[in-house]
Amino acid sequence: MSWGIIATWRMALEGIEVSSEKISKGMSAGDIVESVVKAVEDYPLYKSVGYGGLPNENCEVELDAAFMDGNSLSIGAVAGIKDFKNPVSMAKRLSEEKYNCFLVGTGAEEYGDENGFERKNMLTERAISFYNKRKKAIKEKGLSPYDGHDTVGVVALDIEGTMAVATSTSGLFMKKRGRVGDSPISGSGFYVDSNIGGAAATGLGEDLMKGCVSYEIVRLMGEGHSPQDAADRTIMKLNNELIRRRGYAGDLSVVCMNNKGQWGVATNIKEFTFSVATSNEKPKVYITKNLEGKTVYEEADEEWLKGYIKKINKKVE
Ligand code: SD4
Repeated sequence: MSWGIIATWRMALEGIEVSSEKISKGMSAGDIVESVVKAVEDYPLYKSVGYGGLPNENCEVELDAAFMDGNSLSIGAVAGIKDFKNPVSMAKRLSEEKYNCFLVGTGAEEYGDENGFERKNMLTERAISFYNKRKKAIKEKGLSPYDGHDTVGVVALDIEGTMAVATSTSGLFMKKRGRVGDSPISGSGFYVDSNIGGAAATGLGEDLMKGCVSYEIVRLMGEGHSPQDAADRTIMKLNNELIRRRGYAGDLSVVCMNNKGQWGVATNIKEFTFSVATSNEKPKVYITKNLEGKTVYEEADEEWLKGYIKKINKKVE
């Protein structure tokens, strides 16, 4: 039976490498998406997810995460939570609840405590250095506090034909306290239906939510569009509408996969990366380019991969 895992950004690669072996031996899509996301949440050098995630304007790390099961359509999500090690695991557990499956702030934290989820101070020294540096730059040069985005979103198809999706993010750097983006919002940051396929998004939540992009991609795949075509159509349409109506479109990037393990990606930014593995292809990182409404991509070469490791390890000056 075929299987597949696709995730936003290079940062999911290690998780996908470990999980490919497990999914090929029968691990469920739900457990796979959780474990890929956890690997990113636990890694201190990824600046926009979990431990080491960049803080809000009050220098607090507030995290959003979600999980969806493509068989039952069950959804679980948390938003604006502080000091929990793996928000994605809380989201997955919440998806088993009939009511109260999306919790925010103190309510989500109480649920975490009551259900034995591990607490952890998620603000690292490195994240504080980025915060201080950005604060200074904003004061001196009036920069936008919000540029840069790197939410992890993972879609998986297991050998039983079940699909699942999960997301996790610290949201926008320097966001307002209490701000929630697309990542924990069903249909925007994620959506999956095992009868069709799944999608996950990264970028400017405020704009991704205007197009309910993940649901729209799954809907188009359900109408017979290939994953690549569904992704391109959704992103280009939203990008063009936002520019026409508002004069500007924020960053919009998506990954998707159908229930045959075929995948697609789309972006309106210069360079979006994603990680993928299927029963036919080893874990790989690709780099996209958007060429006049069509997303094209190529495999990241050794030089790019080495440069990436250097970049994430760079000292914050
Ligand atoms: C959000 N989509 O909260 C997320 C941002 C993102 O790294 O991709 N962040 O709007």
